[in-house]
Amino acid sequence: MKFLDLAKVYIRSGAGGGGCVSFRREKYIEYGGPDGGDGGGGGDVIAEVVEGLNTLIDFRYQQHFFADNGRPGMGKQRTGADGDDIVLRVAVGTEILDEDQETVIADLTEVGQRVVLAKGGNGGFGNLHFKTSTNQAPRRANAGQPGVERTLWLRLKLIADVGLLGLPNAGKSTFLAATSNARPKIADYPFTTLHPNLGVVGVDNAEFVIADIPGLIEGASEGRGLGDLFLGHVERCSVLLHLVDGTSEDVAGDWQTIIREVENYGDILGDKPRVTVLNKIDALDDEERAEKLAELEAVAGPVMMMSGVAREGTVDVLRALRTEISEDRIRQKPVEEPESWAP
Ligand SMILES: Nc1nc2c(ncn2[C@@H]2O[C@H](COP(=O)(O)OP(=O)(O)OP(=O)(O)O)[C@@H](O)[C@H]2O)c(=O)[nH]1
Ligand SMILES: [Mg+2]
Repeated sequence: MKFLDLAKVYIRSGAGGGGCVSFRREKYIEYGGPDGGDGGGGGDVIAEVVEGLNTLIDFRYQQHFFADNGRPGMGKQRTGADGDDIVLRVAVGTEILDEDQETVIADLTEVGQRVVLAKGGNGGFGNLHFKTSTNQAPRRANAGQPGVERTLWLRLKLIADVGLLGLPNAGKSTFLAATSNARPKIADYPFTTLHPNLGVVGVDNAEFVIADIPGLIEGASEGRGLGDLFLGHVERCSVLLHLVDGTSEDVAGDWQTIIREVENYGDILGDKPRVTVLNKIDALDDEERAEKLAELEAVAGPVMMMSGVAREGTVDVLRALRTEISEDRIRQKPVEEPESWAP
């Protein structure tokens, strides 16, 4: 399985420039003395969070990031120029991991955040620097420090406001397609969705992001089905939307299966607010609806009802989700000014 949200990069900071050994030599000036300048510093390798990215796809095309070396110092007390830094532009939510893919070096969560991944080497001192009262003509200069070479991993956890949960075939992708701009694959077999999909949904002028992830099954936390690796994608969501297939024989059991897996994953998901929905009600008559609702509410507490296919009740579900998302994560759609009209 291929993850577009994991990328390996090779970085190297610039080496410092060497210091210079030089003496002032001019006509009529005796004992000119040392005048070798210091080397310039090497460039740093920096990661910076920029707006408008939501994948690491750029790192498929460029994996090597080398900063410039510092220039050497020169005679006449001239210091070498510093090497230019190089900046990796990453999306909000990118984690930077060490080569072992485990140690987190930085967790970048805000636009504008910058971290130095490899510091450039210092420039060496020129011989001017070593002048003392007892040694007025030093022939000594330092070499610049070498740059730092590292292999790092970038990992992007998609930041969605809402994470979809449910057994395979619960109708998660259908709901995402019905409410958002996303066009995920939908089919009547389990594990149609193999990769997380993101969609932007709009309700009452507010916009937020929903993540559709592969279905969970019993034992997912032990690796059954597609495992629970994908739950990492919804770790940062504000709220979970749990869909239960209303056409199932055992809605309460289905609900419990998912809740068990979520709890096995850990508190980070177990403690999140949840909206529970009985889905596919277009396929149920009034009596069945009441029956399934009662069965589910007996274990899950308050439950909403909807049909992703018939788009029945979906707006109410979006509104319920919205109330669980903090205002600063909600994007307000700009209100369109009606064009002024003149005869
Ligand atoms: N009657 C009815 N069928 C639905 C509804 N929503 C989804 N389905 C059907 O249920 C099947 C599975 O839908 P998906 O949206 O692919 O389900 P999923 O939860 O994304 O499934 P996985 O990706 O496999 O985990 C498809 O055949 C859909 O047409 C609904 O509201 N009503
Ligand atoms: Mg799906």
